[in-house]
Amino acid sequence: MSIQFSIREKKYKNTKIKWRVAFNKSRHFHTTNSINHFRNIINHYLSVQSHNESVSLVSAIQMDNLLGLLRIKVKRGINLAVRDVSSSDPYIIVKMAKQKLKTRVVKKDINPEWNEDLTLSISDPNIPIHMTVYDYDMFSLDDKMGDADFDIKPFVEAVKMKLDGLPDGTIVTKVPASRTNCLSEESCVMWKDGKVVQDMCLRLRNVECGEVEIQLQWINLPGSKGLMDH
Ligand SMILES: [Ca+2]
Repeated sequence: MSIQFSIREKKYKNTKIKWRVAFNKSRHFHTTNSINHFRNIINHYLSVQSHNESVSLVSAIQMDNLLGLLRIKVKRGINLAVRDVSSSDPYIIVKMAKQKLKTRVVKKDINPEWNEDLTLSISDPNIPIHMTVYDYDMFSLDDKMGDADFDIKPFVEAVKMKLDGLPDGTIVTKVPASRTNCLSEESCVMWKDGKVVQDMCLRLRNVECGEVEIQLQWINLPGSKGLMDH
């Protein structure tokens, strides 16, 4: 209970962050150490969070295997499908295993600029991330505007490398667009501004048109397992 309370407190102190915390009423929460550990992670995260960010943190049990956080910068949609009379009110839901995050709705725009960060807790980089675009409707069920999967393994492999000292803009890995992925063009994992980033342009499936541009970033957390030991 004390953990829930402390997170709500944070939420109201900084209203730009929406904490979506999956609680697991496990024995782990009954020890002072795990409560303090969880608080440290949240405090650290608050110090590195960006504006306009939704975060999904896993439970204490999963945290034992937590490698770090994946920040998905959802930049924009391009030529998305029309689901109202002449436009759509798009938003995106990102899912990975039991975690689920959502962008805001951009009204009447099939080329929306979200520039919003959705941050997932990663314990297994082999699990693909699924994204679905919806048209918000006030009086009926929201319509689908396509979906896409993406794989974070090449990105996570690059984060594991020691890249400090490389010139800014160095390309670490190139992931080609193929029939088995949703990339609409080659995607580059790059060393940029002292960190690893991957820009992706995803072609939406199960829809007549539309692409979504995202960028991946990695956030290490103190006390988490991290990536370096693997
Ligand atoms: Ca609508």
